[in-house]
This record gives sequence, structure tokens and C-alpha cells, in this order.
Amino acid sequence: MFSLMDGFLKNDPFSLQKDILHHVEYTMARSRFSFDDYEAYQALAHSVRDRLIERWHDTHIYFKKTKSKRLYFLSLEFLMGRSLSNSVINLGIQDQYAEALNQLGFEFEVLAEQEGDASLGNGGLARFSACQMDSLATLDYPAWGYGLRYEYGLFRQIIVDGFQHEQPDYWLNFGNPWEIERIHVTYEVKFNGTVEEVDMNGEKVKVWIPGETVEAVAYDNPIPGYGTKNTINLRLWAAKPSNQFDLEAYNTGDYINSIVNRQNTEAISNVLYPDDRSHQGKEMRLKQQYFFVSASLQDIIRRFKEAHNNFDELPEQVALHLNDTHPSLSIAEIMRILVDEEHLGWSKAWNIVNKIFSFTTHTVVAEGLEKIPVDLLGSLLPRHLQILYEINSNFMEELKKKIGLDYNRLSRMSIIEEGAVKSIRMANLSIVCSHTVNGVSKVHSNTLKTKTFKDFYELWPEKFQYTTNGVTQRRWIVVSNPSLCALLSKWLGTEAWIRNADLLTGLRDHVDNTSFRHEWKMVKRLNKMRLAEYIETMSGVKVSLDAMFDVQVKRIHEYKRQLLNIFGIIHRYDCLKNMDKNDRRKVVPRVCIIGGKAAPGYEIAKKIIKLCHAVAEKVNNDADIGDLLKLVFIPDYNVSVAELVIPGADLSQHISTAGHEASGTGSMKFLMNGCLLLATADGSTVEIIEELGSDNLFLFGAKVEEVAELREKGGALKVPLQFARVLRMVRDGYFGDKDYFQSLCDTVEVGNDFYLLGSDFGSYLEAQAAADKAFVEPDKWIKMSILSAAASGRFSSDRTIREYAERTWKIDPCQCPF
Ligand code: 26M
Repeated sequence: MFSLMDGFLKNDPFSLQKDILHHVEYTMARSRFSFDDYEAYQALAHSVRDRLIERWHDTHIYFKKTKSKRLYFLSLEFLMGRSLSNSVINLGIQDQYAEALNQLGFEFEVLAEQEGDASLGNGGLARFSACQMDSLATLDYPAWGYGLRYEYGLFRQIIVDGFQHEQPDYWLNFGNPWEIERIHVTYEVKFNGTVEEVDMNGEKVKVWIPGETVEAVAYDNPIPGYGTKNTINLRLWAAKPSNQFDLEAYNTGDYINSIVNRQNTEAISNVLYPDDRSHQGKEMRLKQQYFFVSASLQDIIRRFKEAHNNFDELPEQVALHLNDTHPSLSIAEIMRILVDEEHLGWSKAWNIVNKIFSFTTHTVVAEGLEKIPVDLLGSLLPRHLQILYEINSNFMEELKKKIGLDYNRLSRMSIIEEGAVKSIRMANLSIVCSHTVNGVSKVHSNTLKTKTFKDFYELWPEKFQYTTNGVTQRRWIVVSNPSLCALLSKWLGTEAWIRNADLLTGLRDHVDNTSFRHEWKMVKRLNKMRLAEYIETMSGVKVSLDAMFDVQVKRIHEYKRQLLNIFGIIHRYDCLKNMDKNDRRKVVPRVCIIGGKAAPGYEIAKKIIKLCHAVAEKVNNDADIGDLLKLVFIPDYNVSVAELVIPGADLSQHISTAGHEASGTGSMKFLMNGCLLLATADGSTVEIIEELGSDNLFLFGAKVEEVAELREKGGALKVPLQFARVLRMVRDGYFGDKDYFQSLCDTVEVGNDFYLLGSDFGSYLEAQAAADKAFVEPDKWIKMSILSAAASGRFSSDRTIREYAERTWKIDPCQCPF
């Protein structure tokens, strides 16, 4: 008889082949005798999905059986990128698939290129969420991710005449084999309406009579762990019109209009907001947040109630993590559920609620914190506004008892901001209601304690923790850099580093071995070749593999100072032009690579992109300069572009003004790939230096403590002559578009230079010169490269997740044994 324990699927190449062909014929409905690369990819993906589903089921049956405490990771953004290679690698059947496909006349890598990115997020926060999911699965934690299934992901960036244009990313156009639509897992989400007080068994209770109802449908995305059967779930919600009919409209005969109105409700999960800076109090964004929160909490509470009948057990069974303030309406929603629907009474509900939330903030400055106008919230969610007022008034009472009538401090700490636009301070709400407040690096956390949330830190010092970010070595080495992966396993004598990145320190033992160094160099060269080919196809620029590949890829922001990089390139060009032929021979050739998206409404960031193209146009077409300097802008930077660019970089720049980058995770990916860093002492770089030693990277610029003082000095800053000269060149139209660039130049003019480009320029050039000097000693460079990768173990998201699990969420691993 068939044994259920064995499962259905076999993983030998023959069985895989049969399954792929099965999907060609029956899922794709193409003939198994004739199908193209895209159809082959889809069939392949479906065969992988089958394997994921089986593991997903077994994992969840086991979680349920063991009644393990669950973590629910709530995030409005996940940047998952592609799934095929990652899944196959984590399932451990890469070689079998390669063989199966070869016999069918296909190459795995070619088919993998057919997949588009899932770009359901903006930048650092969203990619970090994806890395955390990979680590949660790999480390066997009983976790679920919740997010939104935007139909339009982050816009595609195209460049026309040097200007960024945004195009919609309708990523679901060709179907998405990685999701499972759960048409029966749906919840009603309500909006608007009024709150009425009614008599219930002699007691007055508040009842929300909502106006509009929308349905949330679950789409499950299995997340496989590496080296374990555990496969966890990322549940994304999509909005669908509710089946509750607007009876009045039907009765009055307005059938067509009522159908049209139903369609509008779907808009809620339509589009990801592409601005990762400003919280503009847009109604649709608030709707998205509540839609997400309401569906997720209904799902979580339903699951809890299936196994438990007493809400007192909630804190032992459920940890809710707020990934920034975006899902913080969860606090008001769960109070509403417990008080209004489960009739627990306010104080009992509150005692439960303040034990289950933890909160991570990814922002540094107070101006960057999210606020929601009270009027907007009151009309969309009238009952929630009452609850927020009640939470605040209780908090204010408690605070007065502790600190007395210090009205300034009380008003700073209030969840409600009185002002021209009365607003809810989402960070204050999250701090008041969470048991733990996390920063994303040591310096970030210090800033939170001493500046951003000083008042709260003084009140509740024990709530504040820091858990430095990390990235998953599965995606950022194993998937994206297979040659390095093989080399690491060979010289470490084990593949165990894939689950335990601390083992990478073992590379230090081989740093003096010449054959190791030679192989290391060859791997880098191979990756540079791959990148050079990509650059040529994307931009038509031919680059020399002997040049130093110097990369800055990340969202375009003034504080990240891409402009400092471009000014450095202009300075380099200017020096080359004024150098005699003999001196030029000693110059290290550079390929400067910049990539990243600007928020559509962020004019200065868009001007930076245009300036980059203007400089590239001039430099790259200057025959006199040749291979000594090239500048390329890589369009549409996303996860899969990062997978190609990062392994091919010699040097990478992380040059934010100190005190502005909460953590930064790009640097960790470059570090893992043996790329040297040129950086300021900001965010996680400070901790990277602790691991790597300051001799093995190129550090420059004002320190966090110096920045405030420099700003105060303002006009008296010592800005080097070279900076003024570069600025003059741009202002004078040396790179064209003279008028267009004036306002960009104004932002760095003495007295106005908030991000301190001028005062850091001197030390920036020195750091660049030090990098040049190191590059001409290949042995020294390779050693530094090896030591960089060797120091990257601490920056694995496995370490991050373990810290959160043990200290913050208090959850235990739960490995599916069968
Ligand atoms: C807010 C309102 C409306 C629409 C979007 C937003 C929004 C979305 C993303 C605001 C901020 C968002 O992301 C912030 C972010 O990515 N922060 C980065 O987080 C990383 C992970 O912790 C850190 O490494 C970076 O330093 C930090 O900038």
C-alpha cells in the first residue's frame, strides 16, 4: 500500500524530468514535444512548487501538533527577488535539476533568467524582511510572515536622455507559480461608518457600524529553509470586492454603478507606495495599512482560537513583530477585537496586548517618523480613533504619576500630536504598547536612546535593545556567487558555513596560501567578466577587467551622498585631464558603477541621476581618457541586478553622512563577496570595523559626534579648493544642462550643505587615493578581500534572527522531524 509518510515526490533526475514534462503538458497545456524557454521555466517552477507545498504542509502540521509559540512578522514590504534558484538550493536538489534539464536540452541558469523579480518593497527595510524570512525558515523557527500582495510592485526605472522615468511593474502578468491562492481563506475588512453605544445585558458597549466592506484573500508563498525540511509561510493579502451587496443600490436599480463601485475596492492592494522617506497622510496608504492589519489579525486570532480557549494564553503563544510603524494599527485593532468582540474588558485586554508586541524602527531622525492625521483616521476608522485616545489618556495618567506635570515632556511623549494638523504619532504608539523597541545597529540604537526617543528611554530603559541587521548568505553567496561558494567550501573543507556563517573566520587560516589567493583572484575575475558583459549590454560601454570596479548601488537619497561619489569622479577626471602622459601610466584605471532608484517625487534625487548620466556622457566619450576612467549608471537596480553586481565589485561605497544610515545592509553583502569597503563610520559599518579592523577598509569622514558641531559652524567649514572647483564646473555647464543643475549645486553650497559633502570631500579623496594605492599591490588587495569575507559571519541574518528569537520573541526552534 502507498505510504503517506513517504510523500508523493521523488527527487532523482528521472522523476524530476517526468514532473517537468507533466507540467509542460498539463499545467502549461503545451505539447511535451515542443516548448520554449519560458514554458520550460514555468513547468520547472511548478515542479519545484509541488515540492515546496509538500514540505509546507508537513511543517505546519508539526507546528500545530507541538503547539509551539508562533512569531508573526508583520511587514508592509518584502523584496523577495526571484525564487527559483533560491528554492532549489534550499531544497538541496540543485544538481538533480541541472541534470534533468540538461537531458531535456535546457540549462538551469538560462531558465532561471526567465523569472521576474517580486519587488514588493522599496529598499533596505524590505530586503531585510526577505533575509529574515530565509533565516527564520532555516533556523526552524515557527514563524509566519504577513504582507500585502501589491499588483504593481516597485516601479521599473527606465532612463531616457539621462532622466529617470517610472513604469508600472505589473509583475503578475504572466502568472506567479510561487504563490498558492487560498480562495477560501478570506476575511472581511471594514471601513468608515459610525460608532454607537448600545446596551448589552445592562452594560453600555461601543459598537462600530462600518460603512464599507472589502474582502481580503490569502496568497501563500512557501519559504523553504536550507538544510531542513521546514518550509514556512509568507501570507500576502489581496483585496477583492466583498460579496455583501449594497442592497439599496440594487433595489433602486443602480446595478451598473454598484458593480463599478465594487471594482474600486480592489484598488486597496493595487500599488506599493514608492517613497521610502515621506509619510504624507494619504488616505489610500492608510487603507492599505488597516486592510493588512485587519486581515492578518483575524487570521492570527482564528488560528489561536482553534487551539486555545483562554486569551490569557495569548502572550505565551503569540509574538507579534511590528516591522517599523507601518503595521502599528495592529495595536488598536487587537484591542478592538479583544474589547468589542471578545468582551474581555479594557484592563484585561491591555494586560495581554502589552505583552505581545515588539517593534523595530528603521528610521533615524524624528522628522522621518510616521504620523497619521486624526481627521483622516477618525473618518476611516472611527472606533480605532477612540481606542487610540483611550490608550493615550491612560498612558498620560501613568506618566504624570511618574514624572509629574512636566507639560513639555508630556506633550513630546503623547501619542497625539497637537498642532496645525492634529496627528497620531505611530512611533510613540508603538513604543508605549511594545515590550521591546529595537534599533538596527549599535549607533542607531544609541541615537534612539539619546535623541530620537530619549524621553521614552529615560522612562523605560529596559525596553530598548539593539539587534544589528544581517543578510542571508544563502542568497548573497550561494545563489548569487556559485564560484565563490565552491571555493569557500573547498578551502573550509565543509559546506557547514551555509548554515553557520561564523565558520567563515576559518578563511583567515589560508590568507597566506598563494594557491588559495590565486583561486580567489580568479573567482573575482570571473564575476567581473559577468558584470562587464551585463554593463556592455545595458549601456553599450566596454570596460576593462583590469580596472578597479567601484560600485555604489542603493536607493538614491541626499543622505547616502551619491553626489559625493559623482563629485569625486569629476575630480578624478579633472586630474587626469591635467596630468602629463607619464603620470597617467601610474593611474589605476577605474570603472565607477552607480545604480539606484529615486522616489518619483524626489526632485533632487532625480537630478543626481541626471548628473551621473551627464558626467558619464562626457567621460566615456573622451578618447583621451580611454580605459582610465569609465562611469556607468545601471538602470532598474533590484534584487536580481544586485545578485550580478555585488560579486563583481572590487570596491563598494557606503558613504552616508555619519548618523543618517540606521544600519545599511548592502555593505554586508559586498563584504561577504570579498569586496573592499570605502565607508563612513555610520550605521553597521562601525560594527564591521570591529570585526574587520580599520586597516582592512577605507574609512573617512566626520564621525557621528562631530556632525552636529560641523553643522553649527555652518559657513565657517573648511571646504577644500577641489570641492569648490568641481562645483564650479557643474555650475558653469561643463557637463551641459547648466540651468537644470543649479538647484542641485545649491544643496551643497557652503552654509547650505546639510549633508556635509564639502567638509568630508578632503578625507573622501584621501580614502580613494588609499584604495588606489592598495589596488596596485594585488597581493595586499586580495588579502584584504579574503579578510573581508572572513569577517562577514557576524552579519548573517541567522545571527540577527537568533538574537531576536531568544531575547525579544522568546520562541524556540521546532524542526519538522518526518
Ligand atoms: C512610508 C510611508 C508610505 C510609504 C512608504 C513608507 C516607507 C517605506 C519604506 C518608509 C520607509 C521605508 O523604508 C525605510 C528603510 O528602508 N530603512 C532602511 O532599513 C534598513 C533595514 O533596517 C537599514 O539598513 C537602512 O539603514 C534604513 O535606511
